[in-house]
Amino acid sequence: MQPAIHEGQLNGKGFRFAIVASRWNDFISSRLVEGALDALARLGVAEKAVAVYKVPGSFEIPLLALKVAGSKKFDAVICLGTIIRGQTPHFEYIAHEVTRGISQAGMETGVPVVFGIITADNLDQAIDRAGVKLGNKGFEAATTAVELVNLYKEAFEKDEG
Ligand code: DLZ
Repeated sequence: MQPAIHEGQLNGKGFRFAIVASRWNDFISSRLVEGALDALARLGVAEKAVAVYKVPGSFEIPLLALKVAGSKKFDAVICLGTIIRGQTPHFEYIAHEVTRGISQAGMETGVPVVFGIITADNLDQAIDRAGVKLGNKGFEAATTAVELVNLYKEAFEKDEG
């Protein structure tokens, strides 16, 4: 048996993307934004088809992601932030709520909302995951977004003919 396999292409031409990024730990988070923009450009997305929204901390990402996804102005939303485990219980609370909220934004709107949040035990680990290109979680999240918009278009919008 050879069933049809549906897989998204890595071609961003004609699609619109929003990045929702947190400023907390900005020396790392801004590298995620750079990585995401680099990936989108490499995959053929036009500069005017990308908008970047900034929030103070990762906890604020889910609601903005929900509103941006619900605006129907974008084909996918890429969420970027850096949560580092500290001496307080904040890490668990924030990481849990951000993860749940980002998932909810996608489920409620039907728009792909991609999780590009670094959750790290320490600063070194976070820096490692915000490296250049392939080692950059922003780059990976944007690549995932491009693949997903192509998959949804191919699987659900094309005429079967
Ligand atoms: C308060 C807080 C803490 C302790 N740690 C982080 C973090 O590691 N990463 C992050 O993005 N944000 C953190 N914040 C800020 C919260 O996300 C939020 O901005 C504030 O609690 C205000 O709602």
